[in-house]
Amino acid sequence: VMSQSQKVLVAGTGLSGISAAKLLLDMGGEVVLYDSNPELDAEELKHEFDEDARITIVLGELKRTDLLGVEMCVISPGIPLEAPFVAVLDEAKIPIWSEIQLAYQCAKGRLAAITGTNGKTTTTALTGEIMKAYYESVFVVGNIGIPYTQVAMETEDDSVTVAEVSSFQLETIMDFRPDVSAILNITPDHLNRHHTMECYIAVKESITSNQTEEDTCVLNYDDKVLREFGQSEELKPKVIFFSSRQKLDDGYYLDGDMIYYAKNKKAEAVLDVRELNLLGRHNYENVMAAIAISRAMGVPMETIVKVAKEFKAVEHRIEFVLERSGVKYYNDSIATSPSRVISGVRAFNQKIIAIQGGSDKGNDLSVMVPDLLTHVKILVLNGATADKIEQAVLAAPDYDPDQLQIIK
Ligand code: UMA
Repeated sequence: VMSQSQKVLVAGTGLSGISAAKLLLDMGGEVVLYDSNPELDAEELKHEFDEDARITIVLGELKRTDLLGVEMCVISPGIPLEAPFVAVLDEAKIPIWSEIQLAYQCAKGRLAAITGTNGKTTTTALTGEIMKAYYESVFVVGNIGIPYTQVAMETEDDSVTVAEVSSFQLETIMDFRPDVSAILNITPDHLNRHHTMECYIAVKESITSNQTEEDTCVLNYDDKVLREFGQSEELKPKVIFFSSRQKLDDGYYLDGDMIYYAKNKKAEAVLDVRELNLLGRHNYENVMAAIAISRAMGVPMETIVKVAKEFKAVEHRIEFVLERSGVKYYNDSIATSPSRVISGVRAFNQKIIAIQGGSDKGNDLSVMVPDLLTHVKILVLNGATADKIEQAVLAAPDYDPDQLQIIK
């Protein structure tokens, strides 16, 4: 547990770092605010804080002397543990906490934390809306854009916090313990940071590492890794599965257009997905996860279903834009990885015109070609990856230019 007057190194001066530093200062601590980017303006950063704030700003290289009296470090999610200054901290035996860990130490009330490769933001936003319809004091934080440290001091014993948690934020948790956790799915992503799939899976699963029998963990039954994780003896919290592919004896599942909740093989209909504003199987999975989390947090099913039906897609996530001359336009610009593109094109029940391209994240784009061939009739390509996508499509043995037209 933190003491009030600790001297803390806060690494990173993005949203998380600034907000963590403010929280530490509010608690009576002293802060060394560090960013490895030497181009930043120290004076400008200082303006974020009170004039007499006990804060020193260090930019560029962190020297051992900057660490004099520093008892711990709070690290921003964007900083890999391979950053050179981390070795200096390790050598000095200075503990490293993630920004959400710091917030967790200061926050009150109950916490639902949602992680997974895809669907986190939609699930978090929907769960937040459901909580707001039932509880007085609700906070929606984390990777979704509002640092947890920004609201931690405002939380009360009866507050409910819904946090979108990334693998980066989980890397350096200590006793972070959500009342309800959820892991939506795990597909390859961020491997430049976590290196192997095993490491990435372990970090995601660590969201449950401090949970006990009193807590709950919501997991995707259709994801083999998560199904096995949920069935393992070592996992302490109560597990609730959801599935969009098979009927479950216990848990939430999609059968046709209907979401069911089953307990001891007895199923009851919960919600017809045709009444939702969200499209696509992946979104029905997000909805099932949000329902499971909200039920576990004590919200009545009636409230949950009402809010779910009213909920509109989060920006850039198969977001309906407008209809002109019978053509519906959707913005799915969050789809910057093949798995997201696949979920996106599968969401429509007719062939679509897709505009794709943009910068290159180094992904293998050929994995999405079968779905482009099945679900797209005209592919409009632009940006740095236009040629790469075109080549991937042309290389497919079953590519038929009459079925899929490419415009560059
Ligand atoms: N920096 C260093 N040393 C390094 C690397 C970075 O000092 O080796 C500095 C940079 O110079 C910069 C600062 O760290 O000044 C940036 O910190 P940050 O990248 O952690 O950015 P924040 O503004 O604090 O935003 C973070 C999350 N960013 C990342 O995880 C990369 C935001 O998620 C999140 O909304 C915010 O905290 C509030 O909780 C964004 C994101 O891209 C949306 N997330 C990834 C994703 O969704 O795929 C995980």
